[in-house]
Amino acid sequence: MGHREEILDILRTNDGVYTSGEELADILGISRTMIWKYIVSLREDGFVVESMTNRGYRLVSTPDLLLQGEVQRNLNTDFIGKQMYYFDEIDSTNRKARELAPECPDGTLIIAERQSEGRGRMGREWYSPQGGIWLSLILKPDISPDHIYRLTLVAGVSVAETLAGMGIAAQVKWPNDIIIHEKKVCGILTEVDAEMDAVNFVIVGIGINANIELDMLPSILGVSSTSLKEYTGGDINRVMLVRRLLERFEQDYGAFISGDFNSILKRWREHSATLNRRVRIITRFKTIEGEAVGIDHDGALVVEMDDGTLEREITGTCVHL
Ligand code: BT5
Repeated sequence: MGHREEILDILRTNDGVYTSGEELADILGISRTMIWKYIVSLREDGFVVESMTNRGYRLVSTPDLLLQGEVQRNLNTDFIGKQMYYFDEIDSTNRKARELAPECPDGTLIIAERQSEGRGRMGREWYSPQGGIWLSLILKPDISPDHIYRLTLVAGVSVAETLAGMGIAAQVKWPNDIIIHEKKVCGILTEVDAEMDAVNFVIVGIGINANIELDMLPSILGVSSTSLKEYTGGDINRVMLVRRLLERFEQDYGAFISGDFNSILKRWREHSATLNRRVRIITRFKTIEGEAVGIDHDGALVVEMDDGTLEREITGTCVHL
Protein backbone atom coordinates (compact mmCIF):
# COMPACT_ATOMS: atom_id res chain seq x y z
CA MET A 1 0.00 0.00 0.00
CA GLY A 2 1.35 3.46 -0.92
CA HIS A 3 1.35 6.40 1.50
CA ARG A 4 -1.77 7.88 -0.05
CA GLU A 5 -3.73 4.65 0.37
CA GLU A 6 -2.41 4.28 3.89
CA ILE A 7 -3.65 7.75 4.84
CA LEU A 8 -7.01 6.93 3.30
CA ASP A 9 -7.11 3.68 5.23
CA ILE A 10 -6.46 5.41 8.54
CA LEU A 11 -9.05 8.12 7.86
CA ARG A 12 -11.55 5.41 6.96
CA THR A 13 -10.85 3.42 10.10
CA ASN A 14 -11.36 6.57 12.16
CA ASP A 15 -14.70 6.88 10.42
CA GLY A 16 -15.50 10.59 10.34
CA VAL A 17 -13.45 11.39 13.47
CA TYR A 18 -10.50 13.80 13.13
CA THR A 19 -6.97 12.40 12.94
CA SER A 20 -4.18 14.88 13.53
CA GLY A 21 -1.56 15.57 10.88
CA GLU A 22 1.09 14.81 13.47
CA GLU A 23 -0.32 11.39 14.22
CA LEU A 24 -0.51 10.56 10.50
CA ALA A 25 3.05 11.80 10.00
CA ASP A 26 4.25 9.63 12.91
CA ILE A 27 2.51 6.48 11.71
CA LEU A 28 3.80 6.83 8.14
CA GLY A 29 7.20 8.20 9.09
CA ILE A 30 6.91 11.17 6.72
CA SER A 31 6.62 14.93 7.23
CA ARG A 32 3.36 16.79 7.86
CA THR A 33 3.95 18.70 4.62
CA MET A 34 3.94 15.40 2.75
CA ILE A 35 0.72 14.40 4.51
CA TRP A 36 -0.82 17.64 3.32
CA LYS A 37 0.28 16.93 -0.26
CA TYR A 38 -1.41 13.54 -0.18
CA ILE A 39 -4.59 15.11 1.20
CA VAL A 40 -4.57 17.57 -1.70
CA SER A 41 -4.15 14.71 -4.18
CA LEU A 42 -7.05 12.82 -2.57
CA ARG A 43 -9.22 15.90 -2.88
CA GLU A 44 -8.29 16.21 -6.54
CA ASP A 45 -9.71 12.72 -7.05
CA GLY A 46 -12.98 13.68 -5.41
CA PHE A 47 -12.45 12.53 -1.83
CA VAL A 48 -13.96 15.09 0.50
CA VAL A 49 -11.47 15.49 3.35
CA GLU A 50 -12.18 18.20 5.90
CA SER A 51 -9.26 19.79 7.71
CA MET A 52 -9.44 21.76 10.92
CA THR A 53 -6.67 23.60 12.72
CA ASN A 54 -5.53 21.73 15.84
CA ARG A 55 -7.72 18.73 15.10
CA GLY A 56 -6.48 17.38 11.80
CA TYR A 57 -8.32 15.62 8.99
CA ARG A 58 -11.47 13.62 8.59
CA LEU A 59 -12.96 11.79 5.63
CA VAL A 60 -16.44 13.01 4.76
CA SER A 61 -17.13 11.14 1.53
CA THR A 62 -15.49 9.07 -1.20
CA PRO A 63 -16.04 9.62 -4.94
CA ASP A 64 -18.00 7.27 -7.16
CA LEU A 65 -14.90 6.18 -9.05
CA LEU A 66 -13.58 2.68 -9.67
CA LEU A 67 -10.15 3.53 -8.25
CA GLN A 68 -7.77 0.71 -7.42
CA GLY A 69 -7.78 1.42 -3.70
CA GLU A 70 -11.58 1.34 -3.65
CA VAL A 71 -12.08 -1.81 -5.72
CA GLN A 72 -9.33 -3.78 -4.00
CA ARG A 73 -10.28 -2.77 -0.46
CA ASN A 74 -11.96 -5.82 1.14
CA LEU A 75 -11.81 -7.66 -2.19
CA ASN A 76 -12.14 -11.29 -1.24
CA THR A 77 -10.45 -13.09 -4.14
CA ASP A 78 -7.29 -15.14 -4.57
CA PHE A 79 -6.24 -13.91 -7.99
CA ILE A 80 -9.03 -12.17 -9.90
CA GLY A 81 -8.43 -8.41 -9.71
CA LYS A 82 -5.34 -8.77 -7.50
CA GLN A 83 -3.39 -6.94 -10.18
CA MET A 84 -5.31 -4.02 -11.58
CA TYR A 85 -4.89 -1.15 -14.03
CA TYR A 86 -7.23 1.82 -13.77
CA PHE A 87 -7.83 4.43 -16.47
CA ASP A 88 -9.93 7.52 -16.40
CA GLU A 89 -10.32 7.22 -20.15
CA ILE A 90 -8.96 4.65 -22.58
CA ASP A 91 -9.76 3.51 -26.14
CA SER A 92 -10.82 -0.01 -25.12
CA THR A 93 -10.07 -2.08 -22.02
CA ASN A 94 -10.07 -5.23 -24.19
CA ARG A 95 -7.45 -3.73 -26.48
CA LYS A 96 -5.33 -2.67 -23.51
CA ALA A 97 -5.72 -6.10 -21.93
CA ARG A 98 -4.47 -7.77 -25.12
CA GLU A 99 -1.43 -5.51 -25.11
CA LEU A 100 -0.63 -6.18 -21.44
CA ALA A 101 -1.56 -9.88 -21.36
CA PRO A 102 1.84 -11.42 -22.20
CA GLU A 103 3.39 -9.68 -19.17
CA CYS A 104 0.49 -9.98 -16.71
CA PRO A 105 -0.60 -12.70 -14.31
CA ASP A 106 -3.84 -14.66 -14.59
CA GLY A 107 -6.77 -12.59 -13.30
CA THR A 108 -5.39 -9.13 -14.07
CA LEU A 109 -8.13 -6.51 -14.25
CA ILE A 110 -8.24 -3.51 -16.59
CA ILE A 111 -10.95 -0.99 -15.78
CA ALA A 112 -11.86 2.43 -17.13
CA GLU A 113 -14.35 5.17 -16.38
CA ARG A 114 -14.88 5.86 -20.09
CA GLN A 115 -13.90 4.23 -23.38
CA SER A 116 -13.46 6.24 -26.55
CA GLU A 117 -13.45 3.16 -28.81
CA GLY A 118 -15.29 0.49 -26.83
CA ARG A 119 -15.80 -2.61 -28.95
CA GLY A 120 -18.57 -5.12 -29.43
CA ARG A 121 -18.32 -8.31 -31.46
CA MET A 122 -17.30 -8.26 -35.12
CA GLY A 123 -16.02 -4.72 -34.99
CA ARG A 124 -19.27 -3.27 -33.66
CA GLU A 125 -19.17 -0.20 -31.50
CA TRP A 126 -19.82 -0.27 -27.75
CA TYR A 127 -20.84 3.07 -26.23
CA SER A 128 -19.07 3.63 -22.96
CA PRO A 129 -19.88 6.94 -21.26
CA GLN A 130 -18.99 7.87 -17.67
CA GLY A 131 -21.07 6.02 -15.09
CA GLY A 132 -20.84 2.57 -16.67
CA ILE A 133 -18.60 -0.33 -15.71
CA TRP A 134 -16.15 -1.14 -18.48
CA LEU A 135 -13.71 -3.85 -17.53
CA SER A 136 -11.59 -6.64 -18.96
CA LEU A 137 -10.02 -9.64 -17.29
CA ILE A 138 -6.86 -11.30 -18.54
CA LEU A 139 -7.18 -15.06 -18.07
CA LYS A 140 -4.70 -17.82 -18.73
CA PRO A 141 -6.70 -21.02 -18.56
CA ASP A 142 -5.20 -24.35 -19.50
CA ILE A 143 -8.05 -25.33 -21.81
CA SER A 144 -8.60 -26.22 -25.44
CA PRO A 145 -9.34 -23.24 -27.76
CA ASP A 146 -12.62 -25.02 -28.62
CA HIS A 147 -13.90 -24.32 -25.12
CA ILE A 148 -13.52 -20.56 -25.22
CA TYR A 149 -17.17 -19.89 -26.09
CA ARG A 150 -18.10 -21.45 -22.79
CA LEU A 151 -16.31 -18.66 -20.93
CA THR A 152 -18.82 -16.10 -22.21
CA LEU A 153 -21.58 -18.13 -20.60
CA VAL A 154 -19.60 -18.42 -17.36
CA ALA A 155 -19.21 -14.62 -17.23
CA GLY A 156 -22.89 -14.16 -18.12
CA VAL A 157 -23.98 -16.28 -15.18
CA SER A 158 -21.62 -14.35 -12.88
CA VAL A 159 -23.06 -11.00 -14.00
CA ALA A 160 -26.70 -12.14 -13.79
CA GLU A 161 -26.24 -13.58 -10.31
CA THR A 162 -24.30 -10.57 -9.05
CA LEU A 163 -27.16 -8.35 -10.19
CA ALA A 164 -29.71 -10.75 -8.68
CA GLY A 165 -27.85 -10.42 -5.38
CA MET A 166 -28.53 -6.69 -5.56
CA GLY A 167 -32.22 -7.25 -6.16
CA ILE A 168 -32.01 -6.66 -9.90
CA ALA A 169 -33.87 -9.23 -11.97
CA ALA A 170 -31.52 -9.68 -14.91
CA GLN A 171 -31.53 -12.58 -17.37
CA VAL A 172 -28.96 -14.02 -19.72
CA LYS A 173 -29.68 -13.79 -23.42
CA TRP A 174 -27.72 -16.15 -25.62
CA PRO A 175 -24.89 -15.81 -26.40
CA ASN A 176 -23.40 -12.74 -24.71
CA ASP A 177 -26.02 -10.33 -23.39
CA ILE A 178 -27.54 -9.65 -20.01
CA ILE A 179 -30.98 -8.12 -20.27
CA ILE A 180 -33.62 -6.65 -18.00
CA HIS A 181 -37.17 -6.85 -19.35
CA GLU A 182 -35.80 -7.68 -22.82
CA LYS A 183 -33.49 -4.63 -22.86
CA LYS A 184 -29.73 -4.96 -22.99
CA VAL A 185 -27.94 -3.81 -19.85
CA CYS A 186 -24.64 -5.64 -20.33
CA GLY A 187 -22.59 -7.10 -23.17
CA ILE A 188 -19.68 -9.53 -22.96
CA LEU A 189 -16.84 -9.73 -25.45
CA THR A 190 -14.55 -12.76 -25.17
CA GLU A 191 -11.38 -12.69 -27.24
CA VAL A 192 -8.66 -15.27 -27.46
CA ASP A 193 -5.02 -15.53 -28.40
CA ALA A 194 -4.32 -19.17 -29.16
CA GLU A 195 -2.24 -21.67 -31.11
CA MET A 196 -3.87 -24.65 -32.80
CA ASP A 197 -4.19 -26.60 -29.57
CA ALA A 198 -3.23 -24.24 -26.74
CA VAL A 199 -4.59 -21.02 -25.35
CA ASN A 200 -2.07 -18.27 -24.64
CA PHE A 201 -4.59 -16.00 -23.00
CA VAL A 202 -8.24 -15.04 -23.05
CA ILE A 203 -9.69 -11.58 -22.54
CA VAL A 204 -13.18 -11.42 -21.06
CA GLY A 205 -14.57 -7.92 -21.52
CA ILE A 206 -17.68 -6.94 -19.60
CA GLY A 207 -19.61 -3.73 -20.17
CA ILE A 208 -22.45 -2.85 -17.78
CA ASN A 209 -24.68 0.20 -18.19
CA ALA A 210 -24.67 1.05 -14.51
CA ASN A 211 -25.24 4.71 -13.58
CA ILE A 212 -26.07 5.85 -17.08
CA GLU A 213 -28.92 8.03 -18.21
CA LEU A 214 -30.26 6.51 -21.40
CA ASP A 215 -29.97 9.79 -23.27
CA MET A 216 -26.19 9.40 -22.95
CA LEU A 217 -26.48 6.56 -25.49
CA PRO A 218 -27.34 7.10 -29.17
CA SER A 219 -31.12 7.42 -29.52
CA ILE A 220 -31.32 4.32 -31.70
CA LEU A 221 -30.23 2.25 -28.68
CA GLY A 222 -32.79 3.90 -26.42
CA VAL A 223 -35.47 1.35 -27.23
CA SER A 224 -33.31 -1.74 -27.01
CA SER A 225 -31.10 -0.83 -24.02
CA THR A 226 -31.46 -0.04 -20.38
CA SER A 227 -29.24 0.81 -17.41
CA LEU A 228 -29.22 -0.14 -13.76
CA LYS A 229 -29.95 3.47 -12.92
CA GLU A 230 -33.01 3.45 -15.15
CA TYR A 231 -34.17 0.19 -13.56
CA THR A 232 -33.56 1.05 -9.90
CA GLY A 233 -34.35 4.77 -10.19
CA GLY A 234 -31.08 5.84 -8.55
CA ASP A 235 -27.33 5.47 -8.61
CA ILE A 236 -25.99 2.09 -7.59
CA ASN A 237 -22.69 1.56 -5.79
CA ARG A 238 -20.42 0.66 -8.71
CA VAL A 239 -17.42 -0.21 -6.53
CA MET A 240 -19.47 -2.73 -4.59
CA LEU A 241 -20.88 -4.20 -7.79
CA VAL A 242 -17.41 -4.65 -9.30
CA ARG A 243 -16.09 -6.24 -6.12
CA ARG A 244 -18.98 -8.69 -5.91
CA LEU A 245 -18.71 -9.49 -9.60
CA LEU A 246 -15.00 -10.29 -9.30
CA GLU A 247 -15.68 -12.52 -6.30
CA ARG A 248 -18.56 -14.29 -8.04
CA PHE A 249 -16.56 -14.72 -11.23
CA GLU A 250 -13.61 -16.22 -9.40
CA GLN A 251 -15.90 -18.92 -8.00
CA ASP A 252 -17.59 -19.62 -11.33
CA TYR A 253 -14.36 -19.55 -13.31
CA GLY A 254 -12.84 -21.90 -10.72
CA ALA A 255 -15.70 -24.37 -11.24
CA PHE A 256 -15.28 -24.11 -15.01
CA ILE A 257 -11.52 -24.67 -14.89
CA SER A 258 -11.91 -27.69 -12.66
CA GLY A 259 -14.12 -29.23 -15.35
CA ASP A 260 -17.52 -28.51 -13.85
CA PHE A 261 -19.20 -26.68 -16.72
CA ASN A 262 -22.43 -28.57 -16.03
CA SER A 263 -23.29 -26.63 -12.89
CA ILE A 264 -22.69 -23.37 -14.80
CA LEU A 265 -24.97 -24.53 -17.61
CA LYS A 266 -27.63 -25.47 -15.11
CA ARG A 267 -27.56 -21.97 -13.64
CA TRP A 268 -27.41 -20.44 -17.11
CA ARG A 269 -30.64 -22.26 -17.96
CA GLU A 270 -32.28 -20.96 -14.78
CA HIS A 271 -31.45 -17.37 -15.71
CA SER A 272 -32.09 -17.73 -19.41
CA ALA A 273 -34.42 -15.45 -21.33
CA THR A 274 -33.71 -17.31 -24.58
CA LEU A 275 -34.79 -20.88 -23.86
CA ASN A 276 -38.32 -21.89 -24.83
CA ARG A 277 -38.59 -18.84 -27.05
CA ARG A 278 -39.02 -18.45 -30.76
CA VAL A 279 -35.75 -17.01 -32.01
CA ARG A 280 -33.99 -15.83 -35.14
CA ILE A 281 -30.28 -16.62 -35.21
CA ILE A 282 -28.10 -14.74 -37.64
CA THR A 283 -24.65 -16.20 -38.26
CA ARG A 284 -22.04 -15.30 -40.82
CA PHE A 285 -23.31 -17.98 -43.13
CA LYS A 286 -27.07 -18.19 -42.64
CA THR A 287 -30.15 -17.04 -40.79
CA ILE A 288 -32.46 -19.53 -39.12
CA GLU A 289 -35.73 -19.29 -37.22
CA GLY A 290 -37.22 -21.72 -34.76
CA GLU A 291 -37.74 -22.55 -31.11
CA ALA A 292 -34.75 -22.39 -28.72
CA VAL A 293 -35.09 -25.75 -27.00
CA GLY A 294 -31.79 -26.16 -25.22
CA ILE A 295 -28.16 -25.31 -24.67
CA ASP A 296 -25.64 -28.10 -25.08
CA HIS A 297 -22.36 -28.94 -23.44
CA ASP A 298 -20.38 -26.69 -25.79
CA GLY A 299 -22.59 -23.71 -24.99
CA ALA A 300 -24.26 -24.04 -28.40
CA LEU A 301 -27.91 -23.08 -28.66
CA VAL A 302 -30.13 -25.90 -29.88
CA VAL A 303 -32.92 -24.65 -32.14
CA GLU A 304 -35.85 -26.77 -33.25
CA MET A 305 -36.82 -25.83 -36.78
CA ASP A 306 -40.43 -25.82 -37.94
CA ASP A 307 -39.92 -29.18 -39.68
CA GLY A 308 -38.82 -30.69 -36.38
CA THR A 309 -35.10 -30.93 -37.16
CA LEU A 310 -32.56 -29.62 -34.67
CA GLU A 311 -29.80 -27.09 -35.46
CA ARG A 312 -26.90 -26.16 -33.20
CA GLU A 313 -25.35 -22.72 -33.28
CA ILE A 314 -22.18 -21.96 -31.32
CA THR A 315 -22.36 -18.20 -31.85
CA GLY A 316 -24.32 -15.58 -33.71
CA THR A 317 -26.75 -12.73 -33.19
CA CYS A 318 -29.97 -13.79 -31.54
CA VAL A 319 -33.30 -12.03 -31.85
CA HIS A 320 -36.13 -12.98 -29.51
CA LEU A 321 -39.30 -13.09 -31.64
C1 BT5 B 1 -21.32 -6.87 -27.07
O1 BT5 B 1 -21.15 -6.95 -28.42
O2 BT5 B 1 -22.37 -6.82 -26.50
C2 BT5 B 1 -20.00 -6.85 -26.30
C3 BT5 B 1 -19.81 -5.56 -25.55
C4 BT5 B 1 -18.56 -5.62 -24.69
C5 BT5 B 1 -18.22 -4.30 -24.09
C6 BT5 B 1 -17.07 -4.40 -23.11
S1 BT5 B 1 -16.82 -2.92 -22.23
C7 BT5 B 1 -15.29 -3.47 -21.63
C8 BT5 B 1 -14.63 -4.22 -22.77
N1 BT5 B 1 -13.84 -3.33 -23.61
C9 BT5 B 1 -14.36 -3.24 -24.85
O3 BT5 B 1 -13.88 -2.53 -25.76
N2 BT5 B 1 -15.45 -4.04 -24.95
C10 BT5 B 1 -15.70 -4.74 -23.72
P1 BT5 B 1 -22.32 -7.21 -29.46
O4 BT5 B 1 -23.12 -8.40 -29.06
O5 BT5 B 1 -21.65 -7.23 -30.78
O6 BT5 B 1 -23.26 -5.96 -29.32
C11 BT5 B 1 -22.88 -4.72 -29.83
C12 BT5 B 1 -24.15 -3.92 -30.09
O7 BT5 B 1 -24.74 -3.52 -28.85
C13 BT5 B 1 -23.90 -2.63 -30.85
O8 BT5 B 1 -23.91 -2.86 -32.24
C14 BT5 B 1 -25.08 -1.78 -30.41
O9 BT5 B 1 -26.24 -2.11 -31.16
C15 BT5 B 1 -25.34 -2.23 -28.99
N3 BT5 B 1 -24.70 -1.33 -27.98
C16 BT5 B 1 -23.60 -0.56 -28.10
N4 BT5 B 1 -23.32 0.08 -26.96
C17 BT5 B 1 -24.29 -0.29 -26.08
C18 BT5 B 1 -24.55 0.03 -24.72
N5 BT5 B 1 -23.76 0.82 -23.99
N6 BT5 B 1 -25.64 -0.54 -24.15
C19 BT5 B 1 -26.46 -1.38 -24.85
N7 BT5 B 1 -26.26 -1.71 -26.13
C20 BT5 B 1 -25.18 -1.18 -26.73
